[in-house]
Amino acid sequence: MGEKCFELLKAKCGEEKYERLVNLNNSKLLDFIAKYSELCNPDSVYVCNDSEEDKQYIRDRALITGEEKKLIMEGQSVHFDGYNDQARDKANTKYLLSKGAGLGSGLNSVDRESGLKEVHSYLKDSMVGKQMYVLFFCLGPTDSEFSIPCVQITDSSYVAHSEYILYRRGYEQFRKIGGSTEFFRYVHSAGVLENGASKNVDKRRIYMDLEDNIVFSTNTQYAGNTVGLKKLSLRLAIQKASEEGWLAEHMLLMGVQGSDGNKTYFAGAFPSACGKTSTAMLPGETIVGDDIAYLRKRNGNIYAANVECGIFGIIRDVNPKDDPIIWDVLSMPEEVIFSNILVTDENVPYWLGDGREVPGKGTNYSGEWYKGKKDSQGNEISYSHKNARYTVSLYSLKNGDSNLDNPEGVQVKGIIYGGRDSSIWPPVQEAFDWAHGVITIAASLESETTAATLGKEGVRQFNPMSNLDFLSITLDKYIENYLSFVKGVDVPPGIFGVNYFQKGNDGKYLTAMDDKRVWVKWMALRVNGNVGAIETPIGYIPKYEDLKKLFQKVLKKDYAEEDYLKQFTLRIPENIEKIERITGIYKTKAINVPDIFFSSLEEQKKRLEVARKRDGDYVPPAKFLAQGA
Ligand code: SPV
Ligand code: MN
Repeated sequence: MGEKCFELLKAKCGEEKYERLVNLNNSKLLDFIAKYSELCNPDSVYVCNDSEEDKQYIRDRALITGEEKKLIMEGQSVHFDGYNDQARDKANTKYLLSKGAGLGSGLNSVDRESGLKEVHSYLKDSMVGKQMYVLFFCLGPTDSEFSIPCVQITDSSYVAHSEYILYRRGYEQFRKIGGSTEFFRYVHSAGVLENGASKNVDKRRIYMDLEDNIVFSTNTQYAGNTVGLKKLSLRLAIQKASEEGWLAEHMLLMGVQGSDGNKTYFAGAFPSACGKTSTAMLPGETIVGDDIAYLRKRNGNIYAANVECGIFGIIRDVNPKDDPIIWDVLSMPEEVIFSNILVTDENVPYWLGDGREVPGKGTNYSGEWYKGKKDSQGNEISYSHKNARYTVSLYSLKNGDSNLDNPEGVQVKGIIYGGRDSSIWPPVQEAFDWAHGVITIAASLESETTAATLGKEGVRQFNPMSNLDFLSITLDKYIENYLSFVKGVDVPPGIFGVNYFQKGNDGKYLTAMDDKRVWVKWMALRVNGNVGAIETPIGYIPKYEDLKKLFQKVLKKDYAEEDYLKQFTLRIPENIEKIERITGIYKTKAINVPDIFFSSLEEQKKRLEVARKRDGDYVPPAKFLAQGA
């Protein structure tokens, strides 16, 4: 890179901020910033370090540029993404792959050279008239084996502000790694703004360069497409984890409190908008994280850490009854960025399912809003978007777990997988062992689509480990990594399937929102060997009398046997169809999975067929063998 390029960067940074870069003694880093500063051509460059002053600077900038507006409550602001920029754009999220990269046809990809050319053309001069921010953060706790230092370039103060809330600061971490080349890089430009939102969404691109650990994101603001350390880095981390023998997962982390004062940590994978955040935040339990976790093996145990230290959560249905913990945070003068909700003329935020009367007018992601407003297609515009969100720090929550920043992570004893499944799984089930769980629960996960991604809702889709959208390695390799992950682990974590969306014949949900408080307690009792279970062809399920006790203890509810029967009757035809569907998918997409994969599914199908012959299509738990105390 020519001297001129550095001179230019120095001029745009000013002496002091340029020094901040030079002081990191990292030529790969400096080259990267100089290169994209020259290409994007901002008026000036602001290099942040870990200081509070810089965080305040970014907050202020978000208000000055109009990307955020202050709300009535101190510390709160609102940001609107463009009308057609309200969710992750899967179609335009692609891997840049060189010819012969060998990642199979499963990944959405574009030829590296032409993809780079395209995205560079959108970045060229994209920051003229704007300031470029250079930000340093760390994925995972700092000074830990989980830590991955990251540098973000963006012209969006909203993106920068979100990252300050969601991640641990990493300037000092970069100082510690010296000249190391092991870090992730992100280049984002919101492009031309109209009313504070990206205008040219037809040129929205999210391109991941796996060879160089860089992600490019253009002409979008929605955080799932832009915040480098969130889903963009999960994709890079999956590849890195695969090379290094750990797992990067779309998972919550939580501590389940036992009556003996002990705490049992669980990880949990759910597709977007399927109850992951509300599980992580259950009253009475403690939250470590709600979205992304790294899992590592150490001394015969599995440890996990939250990659983040904040929440970018779905706000729909957050109300004092169903989500009291987050409701409290949103009702206090805490730092919160609301996105895509409705704001009244008095600067009060409203959203779907908040339990309050809907105002007749206000401002939302469509601009000025009034009841009955229609978009250009003639569709009525909802006052708040279904995928509207809040961004808050985990330190604001009163049930934050004490180990959130523990560099060792937390020891995981169980992993929960759950999808939006109206017809197949019971509310909770436990696998016989690790391999059985990985294959028949985790890798077989299906879920009906939601508003968290663009496209039609309610379509059942295969989503192994809830991580399909983020896989940057082949599915076979991913499954193989999972199966071998517990080699050398003394007691592998228990694997559980949960289903919060099970429906009865009348189409009504069979479980209530807060029943999940009982399921987590049962799972904790199971992994600690403190409760028995019933062995069925799909795994273990709870006994009625154990759940009855737990419902009483946790929810002060009388749990009717009739409800238990509806919820836990084994639905054999649906389970068999699912196995056939999943087998079909893997036979076309991931034929090279280890042998045990297909045999395990086949054995489960046989067990189901034997039960069907004996007891019919729908078999109540009493027909199976109970075991344990
Ligand atoms: C998800 O959609 O899974 C989220 C929000 O957690 S996003 O940042 O869009 O990924
Ligand atoms: Mn997520």
